[in-house]
Amino acid sequence: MNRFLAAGLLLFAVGVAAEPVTSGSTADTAATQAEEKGDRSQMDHAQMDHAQMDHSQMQGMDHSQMHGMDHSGHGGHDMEFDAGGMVMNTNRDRLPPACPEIRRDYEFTVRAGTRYAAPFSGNTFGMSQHAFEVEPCSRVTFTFINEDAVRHQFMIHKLPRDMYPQGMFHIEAAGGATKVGTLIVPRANRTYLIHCDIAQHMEQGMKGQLRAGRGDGDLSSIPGISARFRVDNYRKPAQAVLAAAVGFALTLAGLWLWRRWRYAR
Ligand SMILES: [Cu+2]
Repeated sequence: MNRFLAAGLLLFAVGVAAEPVTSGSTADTAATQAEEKGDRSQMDHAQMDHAQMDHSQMQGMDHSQMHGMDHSGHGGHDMEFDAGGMVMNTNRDRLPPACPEIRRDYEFTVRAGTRYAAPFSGNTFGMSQHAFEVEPCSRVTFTFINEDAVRHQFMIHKLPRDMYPQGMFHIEAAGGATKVGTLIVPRANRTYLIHCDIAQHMEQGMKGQLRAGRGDGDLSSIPGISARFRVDNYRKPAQAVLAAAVGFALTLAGLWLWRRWRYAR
């Protein structure tokens, strides 16, 4: 009887071990979820200081071709700011404290739209490039082209707060619009989150990363770079326990029948 039980337990253990999809990814998902929550809680969009946005450095607007707009009433730029999008906390010349000089200049053209989600199963939105690598202390200019009809954002988070209010650099482009913004990355080896903060756009694929130097690890769920943040898993933990219990019972029953059959001969 002892051998019988031992065999049953062994088979049960093998069955549980063969079930890594549920147990393994749950822990992983919980960890990354906590990390993501941390990211989100640090964003305080309500406290964005609009006074610190430098409208004078907005590029890519050709005012000469605008007709029929009366700019006299509202100081010029506010109207375009609202209509085509915005660039917030752009920085072309203020050096981060630990940077003796601007080490390099980079220019990236990023196209946003549903067509860039096509290679990534399950995604709805995407960007022509999701991962960017630059040297620390370099100046990075992003030209953000929104090819969709809906508004998209290109936000970089957790930058030094003394240089970038809320630790944030933010480009926002209305449907069909193009916006250009520049920032200077600090000296640290870090990987910065890039995302669109419009509801569900990041979850649907508008997520990227900006790696300065060696970075400090890939972020989760970057299309083409890292595994999806949420693994589709429709099984509830109770179902897994039930399946294991049923498997155990069937194993015992099988062993019991086999034993009866063997001793009956
Ligand atoms: Cu978006």
